[in-house]
Amino acid sequence: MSIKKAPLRTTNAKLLNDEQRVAANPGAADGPATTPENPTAAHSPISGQREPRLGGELHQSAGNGHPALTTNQGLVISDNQNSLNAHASGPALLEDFILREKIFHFDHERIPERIVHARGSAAHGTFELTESLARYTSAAILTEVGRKTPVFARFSTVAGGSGSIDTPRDVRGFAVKFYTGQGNWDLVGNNIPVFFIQDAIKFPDLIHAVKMEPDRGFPQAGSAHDTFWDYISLTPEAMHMVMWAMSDRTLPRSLRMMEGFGIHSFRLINAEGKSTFVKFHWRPELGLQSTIWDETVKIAGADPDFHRRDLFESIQSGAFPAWQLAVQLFTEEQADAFPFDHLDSTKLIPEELVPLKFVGRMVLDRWPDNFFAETEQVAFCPSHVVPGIDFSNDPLLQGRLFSYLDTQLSRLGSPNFHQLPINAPKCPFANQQRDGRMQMTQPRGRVAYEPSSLAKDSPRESADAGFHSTPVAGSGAKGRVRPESFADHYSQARQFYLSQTGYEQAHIASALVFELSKVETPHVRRAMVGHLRNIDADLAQRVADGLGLEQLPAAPAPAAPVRQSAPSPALQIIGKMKDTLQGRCVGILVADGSDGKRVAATRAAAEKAGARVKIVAPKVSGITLADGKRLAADGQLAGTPSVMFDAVAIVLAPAAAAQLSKEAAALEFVRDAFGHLKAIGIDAGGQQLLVAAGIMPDAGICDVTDGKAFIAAAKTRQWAREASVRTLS
Ligand code: HDE
Repeated sequence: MSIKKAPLRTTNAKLLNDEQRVAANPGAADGPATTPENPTAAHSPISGQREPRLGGELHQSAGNGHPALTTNQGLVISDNQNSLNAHASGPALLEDFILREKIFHFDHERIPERIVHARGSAAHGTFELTESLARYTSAAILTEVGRKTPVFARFSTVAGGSGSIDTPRDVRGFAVKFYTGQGNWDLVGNNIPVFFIQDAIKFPDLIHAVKMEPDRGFPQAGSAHDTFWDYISLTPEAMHMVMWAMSDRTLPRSLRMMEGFGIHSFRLINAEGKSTFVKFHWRPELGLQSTIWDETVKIAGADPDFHRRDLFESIQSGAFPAWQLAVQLFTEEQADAFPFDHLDSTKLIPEELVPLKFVGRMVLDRWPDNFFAETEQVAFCPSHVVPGIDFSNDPLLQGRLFSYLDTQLSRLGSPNFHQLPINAPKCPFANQQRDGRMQMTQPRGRVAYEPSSLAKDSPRESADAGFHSTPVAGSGAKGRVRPESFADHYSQARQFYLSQTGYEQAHIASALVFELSKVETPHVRRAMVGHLRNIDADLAQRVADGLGLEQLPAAPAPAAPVRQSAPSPALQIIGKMKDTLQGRCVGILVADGSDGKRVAATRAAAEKAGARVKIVAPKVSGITLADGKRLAADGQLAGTPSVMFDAVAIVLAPAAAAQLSKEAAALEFVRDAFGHLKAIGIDAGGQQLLVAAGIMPDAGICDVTDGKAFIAAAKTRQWAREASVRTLS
């Protein structure tokens, strides 16, 4: 295509008469005008009242509901397409303050991304308490049953940058800001109930180790590299978390299907000042679900925004994700009897020891209006608590209480970050803090201090209603000392591994083999296998075999004896998965000549079971069904692989099946669905495609005309198939 040089502009367009306007820009005369009969024309992206310009560029004018475009000083702009030049083909002028304001703002549009958890998606919603905890706390949010409190929840990966994929193997952040009537409460947790380290002083090293290596700038968002495993192999306390990180917990199917954990013990303080320890849990109403590794890797290519899009689409369609809030409550005396220290963030409290008490429900029902203003600028701080909630002495939590406030200054650039609408409490707040960058308020009067006697309405302390730190007694010598009770690094790692189903154990072993295979330094690989021997001999052997180690490396001496604990089924994913199509997505592959009734019946059955259904066709314009009717497609086959779906149906006429049997995308569609343990519903044409793909029938391959059987199979993964499709460690 050749680019024509624009004719020289010799006169201001406003001076052109109507005839000249049309001559200068022939398309202008027939653009859709807004009329009472066609009220939306002006809202079309290419319409509006176009004024011609000699360069042929498109201009849209204010009017018909469109306000005037102005500078940040309110000056109405006449031309947003051309900068001010000395003459038509001349240099730009420094005088062009409109250009300079626009580019100046653009140049500074990005703020520093979060050093961790940079990639995230968030939504607004409400929290409703269903059971009062008044016996344990004075916090209104946990005592006023039925009150709906606005919340903003952000989910994130940890290691990658803000533009990285949604689906690396990584821990997920699960942060909730409750805008309570007593101030903001931020519950800043993860989707895994334990953490890698016991003391905040280790956090910068952990993060430097997992982030891209500083000399080469890769890998992005992944832990499968030398520096991460080098650090981990020298950090025995990380072993419990490593088991979780290598499980499918780090491959969530959807942000809507993740559990959330506050991790640390906090304290609830009741009206009498009595303290009870608490751990917070979120449980997804859609059930816990993960993908499997090969599927995750392919999702990353097919849709790098897989989780963000899934959350967006489910909220936009009215299928609002919901979680139950649960607590584990325990006293100091109970804690003293636990065989581990609950102040150590590498430990969890098994549900068999302290059962969950369900107390409330969070529903996310509104996508942010603006990603930057809300999702990017939201500032969570674990130090944001309300009266009735207090901190424990967990050293990791104590470090976090400092870090989050500190980081907001470099990220948001001002101590006034709390004034941003997404961060501001929704209850009244007032104090004598003043000034600072980007001060948005204009406090009145001469009093900017407290105590004062010169102002009648200046804010003062509230001895009773205000926040009180619990008077926790403590004694001992100051020092950089870790408690002896933190020394057991392997017992809960062992309990976690032994609590898993056989399929999950195989996934953990295979994940370790995959990650350590990417480690180039042999002694790091060996050191890790040594640690695994302290967790479970069979696991160590499986990983050693997978890595091709001829000899098992020596196990490091544990700092404390490894305990044998009863398995805890609550630690599984498969055991907690719901057999359901609620919140899931079914894809139906069709082509010209497909049986419309069969497609409609399959769609209806899947939708009745709660699934969203998407039609996949060779071309996005859709297909002509056997009866000659048209069927619209939601996706083109080559761009909509089966990894986008939880189950698939293949409804094809024989001729189309023969043609698709020669298409790599169609063969991969069914091979991947099969390999990822999904149900496949088929008619005769679908069967033809399966044969071409070399797929043998099994319990998850159903005749699509038997809607019930297909829907039942579609509600779960076909775990029994796994041994036939891949060799796991
Ligand atoms: Fe964070 N973490 N973290 N973290 N963290 C941040 O704060 C930090 C830890 C978590 O969606 C930062 O605003 C330290 C545990 C989430 O905006 C920073 C330590 C848990 C988010 C920070 C930890 C978390 C963050 C970076 C060791 C689970 C994202 C940007 C003591 C309970 C929140 C920011 C969002 C973000 C520090 C460990 C969860 C630098 C020092 C344990 C969900 O302040």
